Amino acid sequence: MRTQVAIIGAGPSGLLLGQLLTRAGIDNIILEQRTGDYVLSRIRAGVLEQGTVGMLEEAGVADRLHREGLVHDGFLISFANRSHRIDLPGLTNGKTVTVYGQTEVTRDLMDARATSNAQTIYEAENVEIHDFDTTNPVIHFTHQGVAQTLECDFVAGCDGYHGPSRKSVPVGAIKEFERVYPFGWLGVLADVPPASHELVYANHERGFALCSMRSLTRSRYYVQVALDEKVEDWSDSRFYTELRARLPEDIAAGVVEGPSIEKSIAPLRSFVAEPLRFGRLFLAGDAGHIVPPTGAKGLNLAASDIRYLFDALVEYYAEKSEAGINDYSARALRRIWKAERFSWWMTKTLHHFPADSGFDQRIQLAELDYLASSVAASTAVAENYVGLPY
Ligand code: RFL
Ligand code: PHB
Repeated sequence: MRTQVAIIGAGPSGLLLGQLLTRAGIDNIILEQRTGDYVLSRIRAGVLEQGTVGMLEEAGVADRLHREGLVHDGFLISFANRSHRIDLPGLTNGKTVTVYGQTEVTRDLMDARATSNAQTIYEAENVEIHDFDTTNPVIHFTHQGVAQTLECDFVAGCDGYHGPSRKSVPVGAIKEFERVYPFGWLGVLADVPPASHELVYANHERGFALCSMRSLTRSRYYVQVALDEKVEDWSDSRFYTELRARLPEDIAAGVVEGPSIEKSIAPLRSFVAEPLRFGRLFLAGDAGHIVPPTGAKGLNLAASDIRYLFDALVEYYAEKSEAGINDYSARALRRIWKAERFSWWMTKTLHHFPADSGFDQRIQLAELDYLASSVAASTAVAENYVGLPY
């Protein structure tokens, strides 16, 4: 088999790159280790920046997003039993975010790929990437028990944090930066109307809580939990009781209980690999960096990586210029580090850190009190939340 761009991973970054390349007439094949249904069963992100929406439009997959997505022009930060609203358009010259689940983005991209001739090989096992330091990279994998070889011009490593792309790079050629947080998020998805029509990020002495949604009839809630907590120990009723305890009274009163249709615990981590390009292998999305979900940046960063990578590949094929390719890593990392900073700041400002002293806790409250009283501080939050320019 041969293709121009081999894409490892059919998550949002791999599918978005594939769709843009196909529309630009650049041949690509996606190798995904799971089934399509498994990929769709992962409940993850919910908030899209305007730039991400723009890319989905460019990829021709935004019709349902515009019909069903919810445009949000603000969110609440609550602390000390009060709430501060961040007015997104008012503070950012009219920008907003769109609430539309990652599952739906993935489904739209998969449907579009199915109607094009582009090939996706699901359940590709033992993917190994070789010779990416030459102009003819080769990928070995097994499909339905048969060993296969895929030759290509470029490899896009869109295979998430645990995928083989980053691990193919010699240890000395890559530098990794990491922060692991001493807690995780217990998330519940339920078919009940959201407690508030806007997202609520709550700082509370019992720990952080987030009220989010997927639609006007489906809520997504999270509470901060210790890393040794087990999902089995959290009945729905225990979850809702804990959620309400961490919210201001007026918002807690709006929480409607209903059976969870998904419940899971995700650890929080910050991670960046440098660089993101090794010869003809590129890392994009979670393969190259992870943010804690507090800033709603993971999926959006995956989209901005794809913006830079797609432009670089088009430039290569259209003009035989390697300028974009050579610049990919540095360009992407500049935006990534700013999103890392914002996600780290939101995490440290809103969570309860078990090792914090009384002094640290008072500083956290002072930071939130300042945010609530300062247009400049609120503007900085709004500007980052809607997404920094590409
Ligand atoms: P993905 O989605 O992990 O997809 C990678 C794909 O690669 C496949 N793969 C392999 N394929 C072939 N061979 C192998 N050996 C392979 N190993 C792995 C995997 O099966 C998978 O299909 O990475 P991608 O595409 O870079 O997308 C990144 C996003 O999924 C992620 O950043 C976001 O979900 C993060 N995130 C959020 N981001 C936002 O922008 N806004 C949010 O509101 C938001 N909320 C969240 C989140 C992530 C969360 N969790 C669970 C980590 C909330 C949560 C709780
Ligand atoms: C979500 O809806 O899953 C969500 C929303 C905002 C975040 C993180 C997750 O910051």
